[in-house]
Amino acid sequence: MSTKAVCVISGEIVKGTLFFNQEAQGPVKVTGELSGLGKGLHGFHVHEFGDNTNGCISAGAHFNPGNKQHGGPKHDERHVGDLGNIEAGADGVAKVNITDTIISLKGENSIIGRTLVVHADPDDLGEGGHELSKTTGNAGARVACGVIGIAKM
Ligand SMILES: [Cu+2]
Ligand SMILES: [Zn+2]
Repeated sequence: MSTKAVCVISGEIVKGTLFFNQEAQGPVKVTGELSGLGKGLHGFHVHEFGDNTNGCISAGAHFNPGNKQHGGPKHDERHVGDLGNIEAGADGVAKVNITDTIISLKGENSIIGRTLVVHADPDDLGEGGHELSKTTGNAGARVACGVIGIAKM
């Protein structure tokens, strides 16, 4: 049986919908499309809280139940919420198609009820040598976000 979740992203300019699908205990597939982005890479993370009372800021830091350092999605040392980057074309549209084995829709790594944040700048995946590389990937401002919720089967 598969578990499904959905996230409506809504910023001032950046908008879109993301879908999450997980078969049994398998990887989570994240698909969807976002528009209104600047051309290029944008950090893409699950942040700790599903709290948008003060916009995307109140979502807190990257979802990090294992108390690890920030990294890229393929790294052993990463936050659970580190999904790397999405890439927008010249038209400002990013087609998202990510398969991740660390995030989950159930259990201790569950991202349900947390916030998906899209950033202004690229995530350096912990390797940029900037003072923020090991905590945020130096991905800059939070341009849009949405809370991940349980979807209809
Ligand atoms: Cu982030
Ligand atoms: Zn991180």
